[in-house]
Amino acid sequence: MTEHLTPEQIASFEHDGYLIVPSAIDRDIIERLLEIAHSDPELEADSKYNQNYDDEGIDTRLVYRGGFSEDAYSAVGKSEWLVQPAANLWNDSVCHFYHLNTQKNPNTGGWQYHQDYGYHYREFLYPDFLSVMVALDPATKENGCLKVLKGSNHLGRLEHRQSGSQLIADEARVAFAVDAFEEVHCELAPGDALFFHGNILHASNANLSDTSRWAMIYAYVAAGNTCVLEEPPADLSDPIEPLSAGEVRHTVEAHAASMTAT
Ligand SMILES: O=C(O)CCC(=O)C(=O)O
Repeated sequence: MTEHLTPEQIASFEHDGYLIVPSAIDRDIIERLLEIAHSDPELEADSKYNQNYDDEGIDTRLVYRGGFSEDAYSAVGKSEWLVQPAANLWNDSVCHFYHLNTQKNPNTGGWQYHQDYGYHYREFLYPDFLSVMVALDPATKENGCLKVLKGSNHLGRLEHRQSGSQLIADEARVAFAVDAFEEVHCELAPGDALFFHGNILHASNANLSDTSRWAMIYAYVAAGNTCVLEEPPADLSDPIEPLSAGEVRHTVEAHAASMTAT
């Protein structure tokens, strides 16, 4: 298991704007998390469909959660498996902002090209912001894995505009970027983690296959980043004290037990 990144991995993230860490999370935890997610009534109640397009396009299904709680999803987000590498990448401790459970079932939609700092420019001065996708199901080109424009993190933040329920990067610039940078489909096995920079252009196609592609996405901000709002966002955590594998396992099992008890 990788808890700390090598200098080569850090250099690769800085160069390409993303890094895949294979088997970042123990397999038994991933299996349990998916099992919990599939039968969790609170998750089901919080899940919504987003129309990420101006007009045509299939809706995208997801759950958004600001801040951590005491549940299994948060435990993985606080784990040393994710927090240590994120801290290595910024050479700083990291704060959690929000996480998503993306429920990309067959015939659900994708995302248009955007930068996550395209959104979070409104809160933070620096693009020292990263997201980590943790695959719960296999993510393949066929079921709409995340795709990135490798190296586009060096463009800086582009203008964004609203398109349906998402913010999309300036389409004319994206057209240049698609020509200039290699488009990489980030295929992942369950438990792999994809770390991606706040300024990398990324998107995903609709899932037109017959397999589901569920994932968690955790958003972290470098602790030294400056908030440009009068008050820091309520959901922004203090620098995270990472949980050990044993602590994560304990919380995941407690979550599973609380669901069977009800
Ligand atoms: O899950 C996906 O396909 C894309 C998610 C995404 O682009 C995001 O959370 O910024």
